[in-house]
Amino acid sequence: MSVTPFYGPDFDFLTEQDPDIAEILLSELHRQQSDLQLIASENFTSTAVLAAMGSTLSNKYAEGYPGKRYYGGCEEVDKAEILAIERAKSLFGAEHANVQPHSGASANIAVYAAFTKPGDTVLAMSLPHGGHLTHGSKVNFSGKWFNVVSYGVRADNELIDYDELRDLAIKNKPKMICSGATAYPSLIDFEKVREICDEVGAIMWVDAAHFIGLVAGKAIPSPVPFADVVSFTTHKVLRGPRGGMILSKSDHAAAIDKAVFPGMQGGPIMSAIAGKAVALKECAQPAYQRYAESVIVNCQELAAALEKEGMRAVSGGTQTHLALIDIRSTNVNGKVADQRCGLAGIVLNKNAIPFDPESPAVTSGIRVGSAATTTQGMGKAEMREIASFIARAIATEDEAVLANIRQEVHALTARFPIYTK
Ligand code: DSN
Repeated sequence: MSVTPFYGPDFDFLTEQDPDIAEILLSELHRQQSDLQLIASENFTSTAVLAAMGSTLSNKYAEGYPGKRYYGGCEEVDKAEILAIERAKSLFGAEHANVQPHSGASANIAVYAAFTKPGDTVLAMSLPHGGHLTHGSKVNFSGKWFNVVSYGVRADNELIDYDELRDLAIKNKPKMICSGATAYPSLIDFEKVREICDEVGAIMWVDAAHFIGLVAGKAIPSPVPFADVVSFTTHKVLRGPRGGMILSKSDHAAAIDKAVFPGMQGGPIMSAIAGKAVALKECAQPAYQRYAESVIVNCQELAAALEKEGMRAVSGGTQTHLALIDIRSTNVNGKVADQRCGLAGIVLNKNAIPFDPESPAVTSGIRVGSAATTTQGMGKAEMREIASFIARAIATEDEAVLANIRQEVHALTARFPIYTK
């Protein structure tokens, strides 16, 4: 069996032209294949998506939108962008789609630009409780340019405190309310958020980056019928190319499009847009729906198995692709756990838990996700095995023991090859 980082013969050509970069690509493929990839925001995209991304569409400048470009020669890329837009609208039942954002942060900048002015008040989930940098962090444009008021989770159940959210909305009268997070394992009550937005006259923005793939696979409820605007990345559970996207009601289409281009970006990355179109077609297949369901089942199994190992799943478990694990019972902090797991070939990230007594650089938790391992074909039995690897890795500082665990990890991952041909 031969494997390449992408699309067949092109790799041999790269090896001849630039052996240094070719070697890095091969080593990275080896790393992705042999270690366990549990970062909740990562996945293995299909070879078809990789082929679209590594294509001649990368050469084309196409500022503007299909039929309204500032450059000639856009006939073919127009077709790709129209397909991506139509597939996004159809998959999500959305009135409007903008497929040009280069990333999730770019998409979010465009959302702010479409609906707010610097200095306006926005309500968003607090970073230490699972929010994102672009939801008002003081080191990010959002926190520097906007008055972002944060809501969080309740101390008793670690679920979003909708009473606090409503009280803060009434008190601060935000222009926009953002729901969505990077480390929240539960579902969000979009109907309730819509009610609060209506009560205070705020735009309802959902940053669905983490869970949009589960929505695409019809495994969890969609925010699209409720929200004015939904932004997301395309490379997490959705399994597409690295990039962003925005869905909205048609009333907001012109404002969104203007905010993305010319507001925030110049030429779109047409190869990525072609990759988004490919991924959206894949997401519409029954096999993807089965995948999305399995992602959740696997994550629930992983969280339950970690609990059996004595660690605590924040909010009592997970309803999504990620689990946040409070590891204080191990007497090891998140930073050290992350390092030990890394030496054992288990790639995950340290993560603050709600009301974390440790600093963000240390943390009391780890975040694990099941998107990539489920793409590999792993199931519940493997999740239990992974939980045992994690527990054993966190429990030891002995590098020889960690190296032995790594061998066991590699024996497991060897049974689930990626990018075969
Ligand atoms: N940094 C991403 C994550 O890992 O959740 C979100 O953008």
